[in-house]
Amino acid sequence: MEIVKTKVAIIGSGPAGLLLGQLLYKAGIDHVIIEQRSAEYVASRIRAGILEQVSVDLLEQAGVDQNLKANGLPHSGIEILTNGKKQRVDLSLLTKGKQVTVYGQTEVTKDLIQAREHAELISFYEAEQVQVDDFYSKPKVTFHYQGKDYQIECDFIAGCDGYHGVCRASVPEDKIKTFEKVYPFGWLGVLADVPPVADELIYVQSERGFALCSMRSETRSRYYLQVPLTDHVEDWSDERFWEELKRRLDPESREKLVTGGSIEKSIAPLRSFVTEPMRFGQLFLAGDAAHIVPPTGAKGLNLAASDIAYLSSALIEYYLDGSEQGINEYSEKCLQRVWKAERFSWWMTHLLHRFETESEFDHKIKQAELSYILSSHAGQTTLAENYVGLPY
Ligand code: RFL
Ligand code: PHB
Repeated sequence: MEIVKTKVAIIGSGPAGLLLGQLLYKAGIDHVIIEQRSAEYVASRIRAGILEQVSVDLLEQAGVDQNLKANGLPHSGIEILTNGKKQRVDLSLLTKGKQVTVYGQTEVTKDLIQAREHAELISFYEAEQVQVDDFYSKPKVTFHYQGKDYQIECDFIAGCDGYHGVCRASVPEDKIKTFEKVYPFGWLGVLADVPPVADELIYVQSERGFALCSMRSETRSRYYLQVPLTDHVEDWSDERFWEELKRRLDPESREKLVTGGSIEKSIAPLRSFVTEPMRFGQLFLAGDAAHIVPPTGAKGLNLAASDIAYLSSALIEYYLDGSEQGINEYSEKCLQRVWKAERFSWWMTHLLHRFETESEFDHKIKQAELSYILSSHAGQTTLAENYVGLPY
């Protein structure tokens, strides 16, 4: 058995784990990352596309914003299409100049992995049988790596291992409470090398269900359709996807839509989920390991980033100033922001999707709410403030 001693063992090399690693490295704090997949697999997962300003700032602080600055697309508004009519929500005007940036999660991950490789930091990719133990006393992480058994002895474990990870699952049942809502539909996503249908994102509420027109660059588009959970990707040829998307769009967008062969196609279920607390002795949960939001509000990756902002400064405060205040307040601070993002994501999902169980009355009420939000300055401001991201 190989014994490795370090200060922080980070489980998972998604955006949360990688960003924490980079911020600890910048502060000179010794750590390792243990990931069950290969670096190539992690960097190729197609997921989020929208970064809040605070996430962009954090990537800048971590010193990994060169590609983001060069290739990210700043957006100062979004369009909402309802009743066949598009309406623009001017995010910047309503939030004193704030905006969001279109930059793929794959790019964020690649930039962070590259910075990590450049700094020659220790990562165990394709680790097997990862286990976390003794996090109420002297934390240990054990795993099998390249034919050998390893044990990491550390002060803290950062559980950045996503919704299906091992960290949350290792917490004794009587110490944890979870809250969950599962939605009765999924998002079918298509990535294609065609120019986006519009300069800004279009969120579509239609009688046939929700759709979203997003992008990764000026030549790469990302589109989503609300589909029943019983559908399989194989049921959706490219042709069927584009036809259905056109049916949900307004005539102008339908006319402008450029279609082409998909380079990725997948169905993601929608879920709201929160774990309380987010700290268990010397084990901290961060990102999807602690909470999930439905993607409608574009908050998942951004919440992972805000957890890491709190956790990195708490650990830096602990090691550099000898103060435990940050680590003691970590869970409460994160959860305050998490629940607000949960509320916003639930509300956007509820407002824009078609629920099979909703009565005609419920449907009319929803239309009235959307119409109110879009016609009122106060309503639009509420949407804009949450969309660009609440302050830390
Ligand atoms: P991740 O990215 O899931 O990374 C967790 C890592 O942990 C590894 N792992 C383990 N490693 C070692 N041992 C184990 N036992 C392990 N178990 C798991 C995994 O292999 C993985 O590498 O979590 P993290 O870092 O917390 O990041 C969260 C984000 O990935 C997620 O919130 C976003 O992708 C959500 N999301 C969006 N967020 C946004 O902010 N804006 C968006 O526009 C947005 N769109 C989306 C999304 C998620 C989507 N899907 C597919 C769920 C659109 C979609 C369709
Ligand atoms: C994406 O581009 O993948 C995306 C954008 C906005 C969302 C969700 C996903 O709300």
